[in-house]
Amino acid sequence: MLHCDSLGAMSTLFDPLQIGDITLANRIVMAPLTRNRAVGQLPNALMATYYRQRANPATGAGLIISEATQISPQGQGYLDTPGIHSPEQVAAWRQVTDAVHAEGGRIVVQLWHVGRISHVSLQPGGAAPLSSTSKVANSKTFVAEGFVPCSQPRALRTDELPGIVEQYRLAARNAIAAGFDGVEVHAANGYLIDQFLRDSINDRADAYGGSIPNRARLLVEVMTAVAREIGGGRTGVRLSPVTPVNDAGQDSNAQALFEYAVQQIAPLGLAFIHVIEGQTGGPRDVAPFDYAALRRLFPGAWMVNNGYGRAMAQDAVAAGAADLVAFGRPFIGNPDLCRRLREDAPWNALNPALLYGGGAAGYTDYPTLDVATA
Ligand code: 8OZ
Repeated sequence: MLHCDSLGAMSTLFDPLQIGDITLANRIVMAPLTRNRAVGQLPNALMATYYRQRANPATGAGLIISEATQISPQGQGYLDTPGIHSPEQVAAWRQVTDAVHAEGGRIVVQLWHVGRISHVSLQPGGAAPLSSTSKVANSKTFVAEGFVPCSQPRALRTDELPGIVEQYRLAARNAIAAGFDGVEVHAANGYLIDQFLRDSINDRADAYGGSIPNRARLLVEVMTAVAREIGGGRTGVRLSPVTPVNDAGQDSNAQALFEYAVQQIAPLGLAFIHVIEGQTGGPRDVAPFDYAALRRLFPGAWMVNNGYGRAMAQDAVAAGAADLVAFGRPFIGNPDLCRRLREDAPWNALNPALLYGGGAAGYTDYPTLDVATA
């Protein structure tokens, strides 16, 4: 079935869309991308330039989702990722949100707690990272010395979980104070909330482990607290039902788990749900999953991600399978990705050696079509 608006015309990637309280000029989303340029956890002028280059919806994203941003000191797992838990961080984010809004763009911040995907050298007092479990993740993270194995985590006590929910609530409040149009809660990719969701990781015996309702409890509490704080219409969430990254493994019944989770958060009036289909940055068919069944449970905007090219993205929106398509790596090399999609112009390749950390090279120096053809 083709997706039509009230005039009977098919929807395209270039049509505007209202998602909750946020008005978007097109359906092309810049996915959250960790770039490790926030020295001392602080956003800076270089980051403002990078986001500004991608913010004008005539050539760039209709919506930018910021790089993953820690909600607390314990939420950090990699060197030089930004935070949104201190007054200095809130003030520093203003230069980014002002730059995006000056271009007519929209930006939400991705709220992140890494859980066990961290290293003691990044944790306050050199303490163990926090998780649903005390099992170590068979994964690596990136610290001052380079790539290192993740540290052994400490399982959060039940009485500590209200404090985690409170960190998300305060970070959402900070997001609005910093000028963001809303937030996306990062519940994907094997980080803290995913460490509770999946029975491949969560080995708890309390009210946050065991059954599907118990494992989804932290997600539902976080989404409820955030939506209550800033409004459901400014709140979204990112899910990745079958990605195995960060030693997430596979849940024994991902379909039932994520259908339950979406049913529980649907009444909050969320602006969008953002789903990574398959393995993050990898094969889309890593494990079977019925994404259409998930989508039918949610009345808000449906955002899809992972390996979409031009034709696939156009087809998804035309067929009504998605309202929004998020592009990650294509937006790194192509600040004017919207224009390139509209004109069917070639895409710049990105330099993988310059993804994480460093300065302007491989960050703010990718040419637009105008520059490339001048
Ligand atoms: C790449 C490198 C470090 C972190 C994610 C936040 O996968 C990330 C991430 C990606 O969601």
